[in-house]
Amino acid sequence: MKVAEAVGRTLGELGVRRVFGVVGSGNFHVTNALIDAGARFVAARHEHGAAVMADAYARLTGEVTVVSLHQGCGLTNALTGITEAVKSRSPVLVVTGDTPPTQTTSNFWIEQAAVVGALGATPERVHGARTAVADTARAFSRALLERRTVVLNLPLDVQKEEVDWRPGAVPAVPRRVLPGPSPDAAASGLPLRAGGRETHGRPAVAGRAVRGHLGRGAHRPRTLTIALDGLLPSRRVVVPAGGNFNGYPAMFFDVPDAQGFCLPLAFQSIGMALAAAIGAAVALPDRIAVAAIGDGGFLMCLAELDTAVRLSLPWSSWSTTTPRTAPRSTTSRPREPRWARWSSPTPTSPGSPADSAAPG
Ligand SMILES: Cc1ncc(C[n+]2csc(CCOP(=O)(O)OP(=O)(O)O)c2C)c(N)n1
Ligand SMILES: [Mg+2]
Repeated sequence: MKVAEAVGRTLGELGVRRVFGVVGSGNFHVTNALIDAGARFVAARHEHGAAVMADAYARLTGEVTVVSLHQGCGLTNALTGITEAVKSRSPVLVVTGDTPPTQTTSNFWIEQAAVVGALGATPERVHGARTAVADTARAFSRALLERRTVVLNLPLDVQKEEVDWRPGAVPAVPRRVLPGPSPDAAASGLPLRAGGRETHGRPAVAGRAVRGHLGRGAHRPRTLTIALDGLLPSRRVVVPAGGNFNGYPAMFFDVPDAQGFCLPLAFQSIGMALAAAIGAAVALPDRIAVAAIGDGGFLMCLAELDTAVRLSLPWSSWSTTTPRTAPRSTTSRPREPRWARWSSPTPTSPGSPADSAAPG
């Protein structure tokens, strides 16, 4: 078989269960091989979203989670999400096509190892047919055992080489590292409060219900957050976005356990929470994922709204609008955000997110 297929098969053999990505010619064959090997693929709308989804999924499961990217522009689109994963020490394995150094006139050419190395990611490479399995296993092991975000470059010319692949040639897999608080932290930490109603992963309320419940004060972030806390199912994973409002979900949403809070803010980028909530919902399908996002961050990652709807995930999002159209003057008094929208798409049965059947 071709090296591209052998890499996908090897990752499947090593235990990769989830792949997030956007498929193009440079990562098509490796992605299909991963799917054939039993991994489930989530087609994101933008590579940034794919990387952020994989990061959240990796944090909540402890599994090495693959992001599959086209070479050059596919990779650069994902850099902010990759940097977030790097800074969070998430075991994310980015598998990407790579333009060979003999083709520097290609539109897709960039020096990928240098780019991702500058972010703190660990560049790895499949060097040739002879070393393809070992190179892939090394990249996987480093992501898992060193808890690093690794970028495995697959040069296009190497992908086409022939290799005699057998499952038995894949080295033994180390045990996966499960996330969770250290025993010390668990012994000394504050108890986590569990509130709200159990409704088995479905969004419990709609906009009118929230407003009716609240009456006066419904536009106040604190009041609304506290009310939502009581209305949403307690089996939840809360994902606050970056932005000035983000203390409210952190302060006023209870979470049932350590897996109930996913904070994609190591890089302090806005525009992460929607995709992170999708990754969280895929990782923990028995919970509702609650994305708390400002209007700016929400619009920045809006494309992934389609992914959430397409996957029929149990999720909810709530968003603030800041009543200004121009940058705020440093001398003027900040105005309080107004709550503009509470939305939840039609819920479907939790526990079986329907993935896209094939990479697009
Ligand atoms: C990618 C990125 N661009 C710009 C910023 C700087 N920044 C911090 S908060 C913010 C506004 C966020 O607006 P919104 O999501 O509506 O939240 P709000 O601050 O209004 O609560 C910006 C642009 C950032 N953190 N990340
Ligand atoms: Mg805002």
